[in-house]
Amino acid sequence: MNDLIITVAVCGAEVTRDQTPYIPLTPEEIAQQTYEAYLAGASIVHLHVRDENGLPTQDASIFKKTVDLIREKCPDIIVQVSTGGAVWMTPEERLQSLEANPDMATLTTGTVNFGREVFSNPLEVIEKFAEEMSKRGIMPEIECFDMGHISTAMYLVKKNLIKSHLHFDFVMGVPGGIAASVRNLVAMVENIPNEATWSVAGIGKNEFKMATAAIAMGGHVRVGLEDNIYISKGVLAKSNAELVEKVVRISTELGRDIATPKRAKQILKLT
Ligand code: KMH
Ligand code: ZN
Repeated sequence: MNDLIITVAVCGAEVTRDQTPYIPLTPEEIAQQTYEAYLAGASIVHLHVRDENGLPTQDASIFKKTVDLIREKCPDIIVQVSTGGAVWMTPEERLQSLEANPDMATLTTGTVNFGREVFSNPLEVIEKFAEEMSKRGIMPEIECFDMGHISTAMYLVKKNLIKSHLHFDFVMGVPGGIAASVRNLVAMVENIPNEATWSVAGIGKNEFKMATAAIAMGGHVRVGLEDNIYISKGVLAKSNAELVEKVVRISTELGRDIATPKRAKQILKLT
């Protein structure tokens, strides 16, 4: 089985200091927690940034500053910026993160209810995002919050708007998106091409259940405070590294090695 690629989703757009004091918010805090997670075994960082008030922003200069700090500390980590941003952002705002010259960027291939909000991704927006990534040589990570998002991704491939190796991330357990179950994960995996690779991000209490299923099935794993703030029932994780360390322990117990960033680049055919 391929080595396990661990992505760390360090802060996201939604989690606040009221929910957990351990969420990193400034570029320096985000870079430091990324560094600790990298030492623990993460080879990809999924990145959002915050403004001076701790609110989500897609501001290019904050992204650039954060990416520079991360690359100083973790020279070979794969930097994946979010183009999802926060639910209230315009597509133009969301695209600014590409200015930071990342290796990868997220490409969500469909609209989904997001609790009481809507994470809006109409087809023309998805096409524009895919085109922009392709033009800049940035590899998309195809984010699927529901089954139909896979069909739209395959439509983009057919239209030659995605030309890179296909790497999917199944985000499971968002209220309004596909539920986080092994049965649903198997169905998602059965619907992507054989040569594609995939990871799973289990939201909230589903994080380690879905991670364990992915490790056993030969997929890859995303964890981090963006997706889940608890290390175990009712106990806050003190850092992103703590969440990564738990995945490393599970994978090691199951006999699967952890990918270095170099190995992750080979698996993802990321040049
Ligand atoms: N914050 C969510 C609305 C992504 O990073 O591309 C969108 C999100 C997905 O987190
Ligand atoms: Zn995100």
